[in-house]
Amino acid sequence: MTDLVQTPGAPSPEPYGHSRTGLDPDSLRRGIVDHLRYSIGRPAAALRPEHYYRALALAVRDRMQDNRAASTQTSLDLGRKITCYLSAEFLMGPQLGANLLNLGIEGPAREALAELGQDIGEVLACEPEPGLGNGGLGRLAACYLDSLATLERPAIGYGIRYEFGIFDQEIRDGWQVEKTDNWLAQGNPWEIAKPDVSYLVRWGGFTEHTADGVRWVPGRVLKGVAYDTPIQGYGVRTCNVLTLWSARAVESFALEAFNTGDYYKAVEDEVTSETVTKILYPNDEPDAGKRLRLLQQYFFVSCSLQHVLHILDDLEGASLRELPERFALQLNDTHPSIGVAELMRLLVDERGLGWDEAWALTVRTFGYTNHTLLPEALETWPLAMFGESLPRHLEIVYEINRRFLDEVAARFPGDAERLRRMSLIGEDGDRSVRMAHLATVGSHAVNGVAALHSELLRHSVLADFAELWPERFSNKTNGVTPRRFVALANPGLRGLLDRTIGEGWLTDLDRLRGLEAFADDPAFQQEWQEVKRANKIRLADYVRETTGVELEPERLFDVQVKRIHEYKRQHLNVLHILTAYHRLKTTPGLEIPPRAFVFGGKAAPGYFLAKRIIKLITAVGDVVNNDPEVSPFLKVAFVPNFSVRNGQLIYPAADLSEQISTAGKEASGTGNMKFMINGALTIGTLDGANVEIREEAGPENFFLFGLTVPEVEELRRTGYRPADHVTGELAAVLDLLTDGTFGDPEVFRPLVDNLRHSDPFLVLADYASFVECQDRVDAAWRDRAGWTRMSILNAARSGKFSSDRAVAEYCDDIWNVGPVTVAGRP
Ligand code: 26W
Repeated sequence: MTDLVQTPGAPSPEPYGHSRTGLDPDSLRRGIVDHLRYSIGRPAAALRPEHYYRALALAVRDRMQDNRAASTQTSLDLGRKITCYLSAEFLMGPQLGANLLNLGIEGPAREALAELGQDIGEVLACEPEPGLGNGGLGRLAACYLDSLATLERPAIGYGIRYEFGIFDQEIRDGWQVEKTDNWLAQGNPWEIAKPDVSYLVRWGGFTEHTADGVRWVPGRVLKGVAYDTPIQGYGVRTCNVLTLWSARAVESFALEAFNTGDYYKAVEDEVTSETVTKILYPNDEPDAGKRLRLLQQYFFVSCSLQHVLHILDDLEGASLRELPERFALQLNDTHPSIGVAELMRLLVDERGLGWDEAWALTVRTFGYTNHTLLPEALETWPLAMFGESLPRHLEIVYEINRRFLDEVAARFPGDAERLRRMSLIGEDGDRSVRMAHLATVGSHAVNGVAALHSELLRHSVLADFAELWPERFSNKTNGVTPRRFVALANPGLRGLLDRTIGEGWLTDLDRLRGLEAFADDPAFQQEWQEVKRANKIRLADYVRETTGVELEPERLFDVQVKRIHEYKRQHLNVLHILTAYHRLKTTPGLEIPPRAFVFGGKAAPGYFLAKRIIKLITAVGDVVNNDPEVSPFLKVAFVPNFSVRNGQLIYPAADLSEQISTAGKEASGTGNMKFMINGALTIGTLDGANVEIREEAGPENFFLFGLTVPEVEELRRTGYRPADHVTGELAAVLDLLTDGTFGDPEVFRPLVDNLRHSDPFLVLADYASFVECQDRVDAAWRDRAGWTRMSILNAARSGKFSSDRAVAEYCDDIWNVGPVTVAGRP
């Protein structure tokens, strides 16, 4: 907690009225004017909305910093345990709106800006979105930070301050084009640079084993500098922190090289060092396995662990041996799992603890969350690269493995096969370090992110470990923050809820159950439909602006937004659209309920088929949208650059949420939850959290289709021949993709061949069930009162999917962290 020390004698800011801390419109206005003058420094005549944005952001940060100082002081005084969430990704989204909401000053800010002649909507739109994540995993981390603060749990988010976040996506001639995300171009008013909070990080080199221990002689040394962003809770004083590390050279300029005229050498170290935190790896599942990625992971983890031990050192009367009582360290997937070996190095090599004691502290301190079962996403590092990069850590991994396999051998004598399966070192193919095994062996708690996923984890990827340590395994079904994804994204619904069931739902989402009583109330149904319609019109305006496609709000808005991936089966969604197209083209006078198919999502730049799927969607859209016979019934739009910001426009506008992954592939999903809370009905498979969404909503309020996990396993076991399914409508539809109807047949041949010959995600096997289910959707849509009833019941029964519920479970079952109320005004 870099900002622990209170400046002695500093005048305590009076609660109201002060331009730094006042929450009333007048104080805020004066705070903005002060920052325009003293922080932005532009003549009044030259001020533009983005300058008011930065001034307001700085004024809001002042208020949060005030809470931050009180929060750190309180949890220190009380010596309370701190949760540290280690994640390579934090997809925070735009901060201003969320911070105004959580501080309860949306009204005062609107008024203050109005007095300065500014429109808050215009000012909010000036904020660049910090895209420091790929998708689900990164956004979950952000939701959890919001819930930790709102639940008054002291917490630190630790991550990487990427100079360039996830690429901006442009659609050119129907193809994805990646643009650099220079989010820091105008600076970032939410972060506070902490040059005095910096740590050295070693890399490469070799180890020397001497009488008094091991010496790691690094090949190079980097410096990590902290940048702190305050994380304000909703309706509380608690303000936690997100500490993102940025890489620097130890010596930022080599003067002697410069003096000898070697200018490049003079800056070489700085340039190469900075590259470590230059850019986010845009892969969302397939593991790139690049050395720079390993360095990124080790860099932020080493800085974070050194920082944690530093805080522990500063804690009055606290000893190193209290680490597990003072800190809970959560590994957000395997990306930070090198932390297990790094903590051992710090405790044994630097702090002189014995191995056993150090190991016991390590296991009791770490928890590990797995977010995917996809084999290609489970990180393994080639032994050679790992050893060259982290020679001391490889020795530590070997020692952890030796002791671990001894334990396994003792428990399962003579079971060499089990030892081979469980080893931290993979021997199949070229030898590698299995990071999921290191994370599991080094943690006292391992969890999946939805009931089905946690079950599959116990019976597949980590089955041997679950058999050895059943007590370590639990499920923590994901959740999303209702502050951003309801109150901020859907003000219409927020107002209706406040009027109907009172305000408490925003911090107690189970209160939505109060809506059940209104599910059949015509007046309430009317209001419900008006809120949805207004959100559809708002989205339609955005779609028109960004794609030129006109979406009439009467249409059924059928939405699929998420990263593009074969297992998420956006191409199955397209096969349904093509089926409707084919029926309309071959059945004169056929009428179907008009639909608007809205897609959005980025494809990893190197993911060939995913990029073809985007082209497929845009190509089908071009034909369907411009065909007078079809467009009255079918419209297709691909919203470019899907992000947290435009997600907030999309989730409230959906009637139907597409959650159609192959059963057993989507660990949880979180978009599915955001749609449900905003009254969309789900069409989906029994996969990830869809299972629990259907349980909560009731099977009658969920459009279910497709093979279940056991059926998928059975089909794989008995041998799946996709071609068997290419009959009737499906055959006709697949031909449409290669007969030129949607442009150059060669463009989609790889996709069609993939489906006809291998179809690894059983698209063809689930086609008929999906189309049949979509026909049921059409039928249900015709009964608007029935549909609205189901929509209200889905929202009413979505309380479980609040990130407050999920985080409270982590706090009780894994982190053992209680609330700390920070005194003073909320
Ligand atoms: C090494 C490359 C890489 C990068 C990111 C591998 C794996 C990932 C993440 C684990 C992918 C991810 O975001 N997984 C998603 O996590 C969400 C939050 O738990 C789940 O809801 C999604 O189902 C899961 O796909």
